[in-house]
Amino acid sequence: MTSARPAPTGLTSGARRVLQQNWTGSCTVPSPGLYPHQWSWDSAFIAIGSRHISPRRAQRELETLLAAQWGDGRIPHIVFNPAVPPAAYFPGPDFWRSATAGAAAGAPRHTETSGIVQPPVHALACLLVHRADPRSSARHGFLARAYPRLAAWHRYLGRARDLGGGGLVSVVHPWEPGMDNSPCWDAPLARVAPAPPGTFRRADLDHGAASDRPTDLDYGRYVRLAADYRDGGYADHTAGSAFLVEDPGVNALLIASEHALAEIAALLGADAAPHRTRAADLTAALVDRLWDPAAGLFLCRDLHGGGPGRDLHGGGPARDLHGGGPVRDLHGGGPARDLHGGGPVRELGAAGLLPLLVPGLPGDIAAALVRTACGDHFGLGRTARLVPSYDLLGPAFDPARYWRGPAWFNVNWLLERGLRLHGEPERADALRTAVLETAVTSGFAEYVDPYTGEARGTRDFSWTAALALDLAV
Ligand code: 9WN
Repeated sequence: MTSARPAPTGLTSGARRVLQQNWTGSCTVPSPGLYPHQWSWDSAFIAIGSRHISPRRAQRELETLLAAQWGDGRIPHIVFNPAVPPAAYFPGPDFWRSATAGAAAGAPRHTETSGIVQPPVHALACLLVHRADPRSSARHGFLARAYPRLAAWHRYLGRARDLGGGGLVSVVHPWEPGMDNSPCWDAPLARVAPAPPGTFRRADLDHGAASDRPTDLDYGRYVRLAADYRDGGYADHTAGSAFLVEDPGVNALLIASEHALAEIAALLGADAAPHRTRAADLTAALVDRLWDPAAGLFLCRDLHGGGPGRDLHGGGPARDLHGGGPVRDLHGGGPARDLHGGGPVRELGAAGLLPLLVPGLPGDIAAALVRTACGDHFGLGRTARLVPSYDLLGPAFDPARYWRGPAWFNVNWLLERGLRLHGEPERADALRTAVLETAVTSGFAEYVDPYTGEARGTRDFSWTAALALDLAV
C-alpha cells in the first residue's frame, strides 16, 4: 500500500483486457503478433500482475513455465506453442531443436523450448503469487510443487553458470539478460562473427518498425551465438561462448529471488538458512566484482575483455574506475578462484541500477544508486519521465531503439520496488504515478521514449499491463 494518488481512468480495465486477450489457456504470450509463445521472465512479471485478477491463473502461468524446466535445472527463455506456425517467430523450434540438441542437458522430450535462459525473477514471482491468496496456494500445493524446481533452477545458475569463478552468474547470449541490444553488449559482441544475412529470416520486422528494433548485424551475431551454443549441446564451460558477461541485473534478480526462496522454504517448513547464506554470498560477490564507486553504478563485466574502454567521466584516457590507476588486464592475475576475470564494460546501462532491489545492499551503495538514478545520466524525477534503459548522455543513446535508450516498464517497476525498499517512498510514489500514466497513454506499449512517454515497439504488451496493474491495486 502506498500513499500515492489513485490509478488513472482506464488503467485497471485496460490492463485486464490486455491480459485476457493475451492469455492462451495455459500461459500469457507477451504479444500475440511479435512474441506468440511463452517467455520466461515475461511470465514471471505477468503472474505478478495477473494474481490480482485470478491467483489460480497466475499459479498456472508459472507452473506451465516450470513444467518445461530442463533436467540440469535451467528454465528455458521460450516455451514454444506447437499450435503456432514455425515461421511466426524467429528463431523458432526448428532452430533451437531442444529435444535433440539439448538431450544431454535434459531438455524435455515432448515440449520444444529455446536453450538459453532469462533473468531469474521466478521465485520472487511465486512468492508474490502465493501471497495474493495463501489459502488457494496451499490448497493446490502451489509452493510445494514450485519450491524444488526453483531450487534446482538456482543451483543450475550457481554451479553451471559461475563461469568467471568469482561467485556470480554469467550470461552466454545477449538475449539472456533480457536487454538484447543494450550498448553494454557492443564491445563483447564485436568479437562475434555474424551469421551471413541470407541464412535466416527475421519475423520481428513483420510486426515492428525497423528503427525500434535491433539491427541486422545484431541479429547475425545473435544467430551465430545461439547456433554455436546449440551445436555444443547447450553445455556450459568458460571457453564455450564467444560472449561471456556478468550482468548486474541478472545477478540482482537472482539475489532478490534467493531471498524469496528463503521465505518460501520457511513457509513450507524447510531450511531457509542455505538460501539466506547464498543471498549474502551473492551480494558480496556482486559488490566485489561489479560495483563501480566512481560511476555510482554496477557495471557489466566482460569475461573475455579487460582492455581499455571509454572514459565515463570526461575526455581523458580510460581509467580503472575501481582503483584509479590504469585499466588492468585481469586475465592473468587475481585470486586462484578467479578463473576468468575479464574487465568492466564502460557503459551505463539500467541493469546497473537494478541491485537497488537487493535487500541487504550496503546503505552507502543504495544511496549512491539513488543519486545516480536521479542524476544527469538517468534523469529520474528530473529530465526523464521514466528511467531509460541506457545513459541519456551516452554516445549510443537512442530514444527509440529497443534497449538503447527507451524506458521499459519492468525496469521501472523493479526500481519503484527498490526505492521503496531503501527508504525513498516519495520518489517511489512519483515513479509509480509516472508508470501508471504512461502505461495508459501509451496503450500499454512495449517501451516508450524516456523523455516524452511516446509509445514504441508493440502495443497491448502483457508485462506493461501486468506491472501497471500491480502498482495500481
Ligand atoms: C528475444 C519477450 C522478449 C523479452 C525480452 C525482449 C524481447 C526477444 C526478441 O522480447 O526479446 O528473447 O525476439 O526480441 O528483449 O526482454 O523477454 O517479450
